[in-house]
Amino acid sequence: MNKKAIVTGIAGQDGAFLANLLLSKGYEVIGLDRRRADQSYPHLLDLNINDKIRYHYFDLLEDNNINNLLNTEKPDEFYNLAAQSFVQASFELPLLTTNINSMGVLRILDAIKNYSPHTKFYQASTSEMFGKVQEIPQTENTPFYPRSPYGVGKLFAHWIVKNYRESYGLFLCSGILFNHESEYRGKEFVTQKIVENAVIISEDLNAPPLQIGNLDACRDWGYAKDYVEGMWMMLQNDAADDYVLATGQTTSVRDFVEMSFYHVGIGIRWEGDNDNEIGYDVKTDRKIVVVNKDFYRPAEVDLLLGDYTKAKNDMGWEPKTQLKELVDLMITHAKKRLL
Ligand code: F7E
Repeated sequence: MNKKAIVTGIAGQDGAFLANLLLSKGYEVIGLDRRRADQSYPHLLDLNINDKIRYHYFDLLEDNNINNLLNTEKPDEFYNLAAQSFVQASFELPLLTTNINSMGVLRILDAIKNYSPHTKFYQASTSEMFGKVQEIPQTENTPFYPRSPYGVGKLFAHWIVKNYRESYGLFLCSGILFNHESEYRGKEFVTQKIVENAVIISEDLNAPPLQIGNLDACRDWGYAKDYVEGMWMMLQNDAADDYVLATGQTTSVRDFVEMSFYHVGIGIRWEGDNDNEIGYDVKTDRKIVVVNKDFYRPAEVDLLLGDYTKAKNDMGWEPKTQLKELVDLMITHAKKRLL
């Protein structure tokens, strides 16, 4: 019989790539999504899998809904990818973020414990838990120091997963995933924002400059499609455990800006400091990047760099896509979408 998997956050980039992977392996996929005015799935349509998924309304705030779902479906695997995932918004919506990202996970764990204890569970933990990093690079053993309500909430979820695993013998894993991007990344996140602006600015002489926040933050950026394979691998292991998935390379926002503009044929000359920094097109002197303090965070995560040795040794997982290739595919897709 085919395995049955539940995927929360089915409308997002990870949900789309994971659903595609699971379907290719013969799984029955149940996609969970909260009630939205526009219940459409552009990424799933783009991947041509929209009609292969069974959809259910789901909300991490709604206990009965989660209990009923686990009680009736009793899936083999449950991937929790749903979250309030925008770090910046978590400073303005700390209670909502915590209710979704922390208590929501506890609701699922209780439902698994009570109604479907054989279900293997994957939790989307995050490198944001390392925050003000205590060592470089970060491993599964690096002490945590989150710097946002998002990071703090995800840390609760991380620990409650560990606690339920140890207390009740359930098969529960957390993937500590470093930033992972793709052609389906939401445009509020910095990579997609930069890519879309670079594409538009290169085509339209009257387009306004890219407004950006902290240019010096460094992130370990990988390709989401590589990372969903790691999620699946974790649930195929003999024992449940936690794993870092990362590329082992870190790059500044500034370098990502330069790479993206270079890709569309524009070199950048920087002038000014901090909030007054401006990027000009080297050939035409056009203003193409402007630093805007509105995009600064009350507390920043300066540098993330992951060490994925444990995932490589235990599961044979490795990232396949270099950052240059990632920029290339994001730009190519953005051109198709926007031009
Ligand atoms: O910011 C800086 C910003 O919003 C990256 C989520 O998937 O990955 C993501 O969290 C960096 C930060 O992602 C802008 O200050 C500068 O240092 O793309 P981001 P994130 O906050 O790292 C982790 C692993 C998750 O778990 C999260 O769910 O870029 N930055 N200027 C900017 N960021 C944004 N969004 N917009 C700017 O204009």
